[in-house]
Amino acid sequence: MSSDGIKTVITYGTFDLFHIGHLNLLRRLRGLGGRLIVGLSTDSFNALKGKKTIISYQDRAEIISALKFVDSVFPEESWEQKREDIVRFGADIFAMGDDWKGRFDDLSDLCDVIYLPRTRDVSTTEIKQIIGNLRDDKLLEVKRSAENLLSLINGM
Ligand code: C2G
Repeated sequence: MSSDGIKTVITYGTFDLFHIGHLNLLRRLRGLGGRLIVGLSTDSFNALKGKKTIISYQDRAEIISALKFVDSVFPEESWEQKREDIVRFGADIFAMGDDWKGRFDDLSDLCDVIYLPRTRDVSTTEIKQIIGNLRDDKLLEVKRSAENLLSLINGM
């Protein structure tokens, strides 16, 4: 606990294509303590994770920093930096969504480790799939129109 008696909460994530699930989580995390610090995965770290982000690190950082319940954002560049970050920021609570349940229990010698239920039925992966399907539908539509046009021209 810092000298001002405010509990510091630390979390990590990519937060690509920011959606209500991300918002709900960050708002609830802020409710656990008076200060929320977010480790935001860089684009190169995501490449390491095998993830391709749509929104750049710089823009994602600006979006997350603009949220009234986020106090600061810093780059997450490796899996190993969490222990150092917790000490550096004096974090009292480390928290993630429960898709990470148990994965960071080893940090519990430094601070409380909490997993919160995810928001159901929304994810960046699903949004990417929907956009991909829309694109495929559009391509199909264009292809069909081109074929129709071609058969019209050939029919002349
Ligand atoms: N989340 C949620 N509800 C959803 C989707 C996501 O509560 N419907 C939470 C996740 O559980 C996570 C946070 O939002 O705690 C960010 O999710 P991602 O951007 O997918 O995070 P990820 O890329 O998995 O990065 O070192 C840990 C990694 O940085 C986590």
